[in-house]
Amino acid sequence: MPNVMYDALAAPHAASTKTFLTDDAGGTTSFADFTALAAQMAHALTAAGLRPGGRVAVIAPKRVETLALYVGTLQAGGVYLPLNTAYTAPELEYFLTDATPDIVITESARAKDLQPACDTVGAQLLTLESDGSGTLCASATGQATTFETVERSGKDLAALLYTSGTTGRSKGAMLTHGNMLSNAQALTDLWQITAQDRLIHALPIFHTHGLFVAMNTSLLAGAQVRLMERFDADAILRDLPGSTLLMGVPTFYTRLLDTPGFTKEACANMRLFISGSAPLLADTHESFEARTGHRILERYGMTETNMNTSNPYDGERRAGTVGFPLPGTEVRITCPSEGTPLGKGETGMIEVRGPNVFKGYWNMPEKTAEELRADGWFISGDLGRFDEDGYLEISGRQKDLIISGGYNIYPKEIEDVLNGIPGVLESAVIGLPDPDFGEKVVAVVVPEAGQDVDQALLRQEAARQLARFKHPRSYHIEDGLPRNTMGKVQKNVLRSQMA
Ligand code: MLC
Ligand code: AMP
Repeated sequence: MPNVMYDALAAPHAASTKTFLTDDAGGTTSFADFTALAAQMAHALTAAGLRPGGRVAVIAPKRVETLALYVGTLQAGGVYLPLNTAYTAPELEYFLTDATPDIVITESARAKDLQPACDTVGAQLLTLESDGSGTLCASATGQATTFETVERSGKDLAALLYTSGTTGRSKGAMLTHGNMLSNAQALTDLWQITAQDRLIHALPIFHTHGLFVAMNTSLLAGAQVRLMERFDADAILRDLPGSTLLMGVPTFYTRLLDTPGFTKEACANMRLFISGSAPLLADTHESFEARTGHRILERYGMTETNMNTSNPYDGERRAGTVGFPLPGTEVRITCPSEGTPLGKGETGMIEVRGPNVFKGYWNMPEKTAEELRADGWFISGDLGRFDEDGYLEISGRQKDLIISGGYNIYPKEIEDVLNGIPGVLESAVIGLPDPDFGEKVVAVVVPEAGQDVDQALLRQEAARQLARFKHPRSYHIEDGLPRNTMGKVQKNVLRSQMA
C-alpha cells in the first residue's frame, strides 16, 4: 500500500546492509536491520491497539529503538507524537489528555506518574528503558521483520508536535506526510546530502530539528548517522575526522569554539556545518570561519512549518541572515497589525506558505484561524525583512518567547505558575542575553501588599510544575512592573533595567 513517508524514507533501504546508525557504545545498525526493527515496532504497536490515524506519544531515551519506533509508527499509519523527556508529570498530563493517544511509550520510572492520564484517555502504556529493554521491545522481539504498510496519502497526519503558546496553553501542530516529505526533499537537495555523508547527530529527537531536519534527510539520502545521546564537544571532536555533516543550535557552535583542539585540521573531513532553531550571532559566524575555514550555513524554521529558508550551499552564506526561501516555499513580509504585504526592504511580520506548512492546531480551530490564513499563509510571529539581495533577516519576535539553547520557552507559562503561588500579586518573565544559551530566563515577581515572597517557594513550585530548562535562573522581587498607558507590562523596559 502506498505510504508517502515510509515509501520514501525507509522502503528503499529495506535490503541495504550499509551501516545506518552508530551509537555511543559503538553499536552499529544497518539500514536493513533498522527497517526490520521498524516493522517489528509496527507489529508491537498494532498489537497494543494502535489504529490508523491514532497517536503514539513517545517520552523515551535517544536510542535506535526510539527512531525505529518513529518509522514503525509511520508504517503502521499512526501519528508520531514525541515529547521532551525533561517535561514534568503535570506538563505531560496536559499533552496526553489533549492528544488522546492510543499508545504511550515511556521509561518505567515515569509509568506510575503517567498511568492515570493513560487510563483517562484509554491509552495503552508500554515501556522503553535507556538500555533498550522494556515492554515495547519485549513485544517487538519475535514479531515478523516485515509489516504490511498501512496506506497514507500526503494529506494524512504523520506527526503531532506540541509548541507552547503565548496564551500559556500548548498547541499540537498537525504535520502531514506531505509536509514532512516535501521539506526533507527540499533540504536534501539544497544541502546536497547523499549516501556518502555521515552526520553527527547530537540533538534531541523530540523536536523538528533533531527528528525531522536531521533524521528525515538522512533517511531520504541514505546517509549514515552517528547518534550521540547528547551534545558533548569532546565526543564531537573525536568523531569529526570520520564525519561530513553537523546540525546544531548556536550553543553547539559557541561551545565547540570554546573547545581546545577544535581546529581547521580537526574539521578537514567535514563538508557542512548547519545552524538553526535560534539566532546565530554574526560574531560566532566569523569566529567559526576564522578557526575552521568553514562558513556555517544558517537556516530558519519552526515546528508548524518545518524549514522555511536557508542560506545557499553554493554562494554566499551571509552572517546575520537566514538566507532565501526554500524551493516551493513562499515567504512574505506583512504589516503586523493590518496583515497587508509590505514593500521591498521593509520590516514586518514573516509569513510563510507552501507544502511545508502544517494543517492546523489539534482541536483548536480558533487558534488555527488566527495564525493560518484561509489562503495558506502562516503568520509566524517572527519579525524580519529581506535585504537588498533577497536574504531574509530575522530582526525580532512579536510573540513573547524566549529561546534558550534552542528550546522555546513561553513566559506566559512560567508567569501562570508564579502567579498561582500564595503571596504573589503578579510576575513578568523575560529573556536576558546569555553567552552559552543565547538567552536565559529571569523572573520579576511582585508580592501582594504587605506580603513577603519566599524565593525558595518560587523555585520549588517551578521545579514541581515546569521542565528544568524553563526554570528562571534568577528571581527579582520588585514593588511593581513598568506599564504603558494601556496598562500593558513593558518587557523591553524590564529587560533594559535587569540587564
Ligand atoms: C539544558 N539546560 C538548559 C538547556 N539545556 N537550560 C536552559 N536552556 C537549555 N536549552 C539545563 C540543564 O537541565 C542543566 O540544569 C543546566 O541547564 C546545564 O545544562 P548543560 O549540561 O549545560 O546542558 P546540556 O545538557 O549540555 O544541553 C544544552 C544543549 C541542549 C544546548 C546542548 O539544551 C540542546 O541540545 N538543545 C537543543 C534544543 C533543540 O533541539 N531545539 C530545536 C527545537 S526545533 P541543572 O539544574 O542540571 O544545572 C525548532 C525549529 C527549528 O526550534 O528551526 O529548528
Ligand atoms: P519552535 O516553535 O520550537 O519550532 O521554534 C521556532 C522559532 O525558532 C521560530 O519561530 C524562530 O523564532 C526561531 N528560529 C528558528 N530558526 C532560527 C534562526 N535561524 N534564527 C532566528 N530564530 C530562529
